[in-house]
Amino acid sequence: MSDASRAAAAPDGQRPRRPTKDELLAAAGKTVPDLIKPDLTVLFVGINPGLYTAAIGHHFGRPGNRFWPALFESGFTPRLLTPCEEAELLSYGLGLTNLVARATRAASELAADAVRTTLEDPEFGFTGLHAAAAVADTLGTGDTVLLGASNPVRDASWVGLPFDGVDTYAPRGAAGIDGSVSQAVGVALATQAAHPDEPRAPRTVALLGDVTFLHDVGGLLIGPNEPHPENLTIVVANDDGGGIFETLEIGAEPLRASFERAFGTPHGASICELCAGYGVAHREVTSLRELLDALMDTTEAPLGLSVIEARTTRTTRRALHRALQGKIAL
Ligand SMILES: Cc1ncc(C[n+]2csc(CCOP(=O)(O)OP(=O)(O)O)c2C)c(N)n1
Ligand SMILES: [Mg+2]
Repeated sequence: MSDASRAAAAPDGQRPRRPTKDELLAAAGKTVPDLIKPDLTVLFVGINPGLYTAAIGHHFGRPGNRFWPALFESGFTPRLLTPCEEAELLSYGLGLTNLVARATRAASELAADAVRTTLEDPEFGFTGLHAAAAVADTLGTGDTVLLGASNPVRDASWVGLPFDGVDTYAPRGAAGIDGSVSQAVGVALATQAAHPDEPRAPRTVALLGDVTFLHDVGGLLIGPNEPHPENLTIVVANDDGGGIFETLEIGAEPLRASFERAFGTPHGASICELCAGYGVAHREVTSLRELLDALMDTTEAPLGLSVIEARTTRTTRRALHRALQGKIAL
């Protein structure tokens, strides 16, 4: 569509006023009325209003939102409507609502809030999701994070990652668990090489499952004449096996008899001794509090390459996911 037709489609006076920063912040929790009537042809359902939308009180209000151009260019509306003209949709048999009515900064924050509340329930023990929350909560602007395949990358998105100011890497292309220790080392080396003038190397944190870590534990071996990561913390969420499979069909009660051997694959490996063998610092933690403390320590004094082994449980994973799904319809 040409600029001219865009301009014509949005007559002066029908553009929403740009809210101030204070108005944006005050919009959290506000709602935008549904645009709905009986016998609509199509009801469009958003996830939840963003702050800009809630501040101006019109659906899909942020400038640059693709909703209104998409409606026009796909023929739903005869011209490009501005958010202020949303009421006109009803005359075309179109309506608007949201899955969740209240506004938040990003859709992911809804999940992140619900997850934090659920994690406070002691019934679930200390899980990989707790570990992801601790990692997310101790990342600072300028840090880099690498998320292993399997639960870590999924857990990270439950707790609100990625977010601005933190470069986030995830080997999701092939969804493989292989090579992740080496990738973490590579990312940390590249990150420190990109900031040679900083008084200390930028912090990189990797969150990996235990099977993922063990699959590439040889990546800890770095020759004495090779560059070493100056500030890399690898958090291993050790639930002694493939926790992700607990949440799939195969983890259901009727199939438990063969589950552990075929899918759980517990190994009982000593990550502590493996680290010692490679000369890598290792610290074990058994609770969220301890993990937070250990992570905070790494923000104060980098230990080169170090491993924090979080002794997590996967036995509550299924129940945990059920509890979360009950709260988050995303
Ligand atoms: C190279 C490779 N081999 C096997 C798999 C299949 N696989 C997917 S997740 C997973 C288990 C991962 O376990 P862990 O790293 O402990 O993470 P958790 O599921 O416990 O969070 C396996 C074996 C894979 N994705 N890539
Ligand atoms: Mg595991």
